[in-house]
Amino acid sequence: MKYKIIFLMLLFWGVLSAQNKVLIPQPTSVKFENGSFEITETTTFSVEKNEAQLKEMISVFIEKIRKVKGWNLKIKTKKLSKNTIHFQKEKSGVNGAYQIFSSKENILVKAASAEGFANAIATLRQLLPSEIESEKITAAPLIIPAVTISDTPSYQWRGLMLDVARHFFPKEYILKTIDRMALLKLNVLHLHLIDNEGWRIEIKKYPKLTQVGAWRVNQEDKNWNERKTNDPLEKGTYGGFYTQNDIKEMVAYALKRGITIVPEVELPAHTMSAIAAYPELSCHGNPIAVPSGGVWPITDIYCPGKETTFTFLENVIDEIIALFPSQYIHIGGDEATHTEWEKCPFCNERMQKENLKNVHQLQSYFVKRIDAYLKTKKKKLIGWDEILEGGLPQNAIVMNWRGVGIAQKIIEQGHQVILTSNGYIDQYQGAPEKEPLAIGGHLPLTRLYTERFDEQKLSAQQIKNVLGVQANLWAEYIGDEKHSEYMLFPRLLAVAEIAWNKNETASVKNFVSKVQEMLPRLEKMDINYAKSMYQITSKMKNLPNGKIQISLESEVPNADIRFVLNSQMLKNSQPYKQPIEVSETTSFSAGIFVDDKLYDVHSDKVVFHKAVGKSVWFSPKYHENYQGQGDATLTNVVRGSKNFHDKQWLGWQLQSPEIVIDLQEVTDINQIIIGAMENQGSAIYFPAEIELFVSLDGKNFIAKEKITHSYQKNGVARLQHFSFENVNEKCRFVKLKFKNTTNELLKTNDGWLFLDEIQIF
Ligand code: TNX
Repeated sequence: MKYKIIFLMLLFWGVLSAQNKVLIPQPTSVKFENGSFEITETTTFSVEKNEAQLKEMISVFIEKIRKVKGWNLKIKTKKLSKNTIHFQKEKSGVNGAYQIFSSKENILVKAASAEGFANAIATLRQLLPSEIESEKITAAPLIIPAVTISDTPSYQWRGLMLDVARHFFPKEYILKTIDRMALLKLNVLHLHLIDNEGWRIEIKKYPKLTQVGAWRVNQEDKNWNERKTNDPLEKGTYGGFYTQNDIKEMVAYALKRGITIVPEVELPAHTMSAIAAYPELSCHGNPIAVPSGGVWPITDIYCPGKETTFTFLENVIDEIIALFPSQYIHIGGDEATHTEWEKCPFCNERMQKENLKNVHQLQSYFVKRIDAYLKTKKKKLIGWDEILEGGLPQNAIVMNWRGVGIAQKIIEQGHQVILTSNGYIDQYQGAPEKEPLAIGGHLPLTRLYTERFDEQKLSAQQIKNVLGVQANLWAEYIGDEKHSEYMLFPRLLAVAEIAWNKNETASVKNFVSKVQEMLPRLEKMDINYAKSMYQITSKMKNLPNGKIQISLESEVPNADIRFVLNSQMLKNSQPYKQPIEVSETTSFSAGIFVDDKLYDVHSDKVVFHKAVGKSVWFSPKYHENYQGQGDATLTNVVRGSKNFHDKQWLGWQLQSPEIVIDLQEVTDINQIIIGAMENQGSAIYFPAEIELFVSLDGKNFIAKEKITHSYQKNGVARLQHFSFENVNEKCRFVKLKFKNTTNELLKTNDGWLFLDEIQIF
């Protein structure tokens, strides 16, 4: 009897454990059955015919098994039989599609394409225990549940771009990343090999591209946008590049995993590294250094007036084409400022000769010439969405990075598009104060997942011209592998879901739960993934009764959040069940617990003051794009975050507002605190000056003190309080007169002033 129970329990456990394996991306159709197949030392792999590429792909899988079990499993050419994993080539099918039939007896894999087999192997990896991903021998049995899967990708381009130019990442890291992409069925690795700050690929005909262009003066201790211009004679020590052999190895490694590497040959801008090596490539021809950090605007660009520029590029492209079998070549095309072209006699001659009206048409001429060259090599051109300006070459494919609107334009012109905007995983995935310094923006896991690269903003007709989606990991702020992994994971799991399942409407909660289940696997892969989804954020809301409602959230569904008011002592905390309402200044602390382990603590303070809920006048009114909560924004208690889109900020562009607060009765005031933001990368500056006036009647204002702030270059977003202390006034009206830094000092044409609250005590 006892044994019977144990037997039944085991059976039950076996059934349970074999079911509901989490798969990312979700297969089109999956049906788990009872029972399972176990890979043992005697299992064989088999193929119908002796196909070299398929066998190489299977070998990659066999190698994983060898690493965790020490077995050398064989591939035989024979029919499906017992204890085998059999790979059967189909005559036709969608590229990348596959089927798996696994039972107690054997496993049958069917696909019509190499990518299909690679995808099937990715699924087999995920069906196996996470130990399969480790590099260590394991005792865990290699059990694959009995299952029938039929799976077809929605998009043919499921991409990731790695920027290896801003920071260099060694070959080994690229190989690792390829293997990780394969697990998620991502099939395109776009390598951004060239940028101002580094040329990363050996070109035999132009050795200086890597001797000079791959190295820059090491200013890694400074913020990217605060690095000074280098002397062209100073030797660079930070950098690196891939030899042509490295590239061959990467391409072959990727191919065995169903992944195509697409090289980007940036032009005409983002190429100061090449110009540093060969100054004649620019219009002026003067020596320049490889910059160590941000350059803006980018004016040192290739000269399309000189024929030699095209000879150079064609030679470079020849060598690149010989290395990358990809049918696509990316030519960049972004962010060129054409001031040098306007001055350049060669460019002017070219414009005249080719009947080009302006430099935009000259840029288009440049791209079209490169396209014509690529066509002679049977390659298809891809570019960033700027290549739209001045006219696109025929059949060019465009990556939109400046919003969905431009994607629609591209499609209207009959071109295919790869959606990349809203896939900028160089942005923050959690609260900036808890994250490593990033370029800015905010793209947490769940937002990436729900925004779906904006595909849902396209019509059914438009979406037919979407070749796929791609996440871009720009690396200005990412100096090493661990940091790169942190930015990639777990967000790449969302990218994989979107890329595989077009227009899927599965719940984000369900997705996050799947991600949680996948984390042990990422750990086995030694990936330094971000735990940002466990961060607590608090949202504050004004209630009609004047109270503030605090709600606590995390991206993880049903999280165990506990909180405490006016104390830091989390151990005295109570479970958070519903939003908390407060009517006076209150500090709070909240913790998120997973399996009773504290993951994150979030503390903040709600500050009530004398101006809360009072009327405010603005002259001029704030900008329509940044109107926060309207007129009440600056007196609503609720503070803004470093995310300037969080609807708690009022913004003025190139204007110096006057703001008057009516306290409704004569009031004693002592202190005024003004909350402002600076994010120079987004042209937001602290005010240059704030002048305080007070009045009893709202007509006659008396000037009081003035605060001044002098502009300093700064690459990091900051929040700061500007305060008037010991004011000691009795008044009803408070007026603050601001001076916008841009107007007064910088004379740029896009500067912003951002305010979130004016506290009066
Ligand atoms: C814009 S996206 C760029 C890159 C930067 C990136 C930072 C694109 C085509 N150009 O050069 O690295 O923003 O997010």
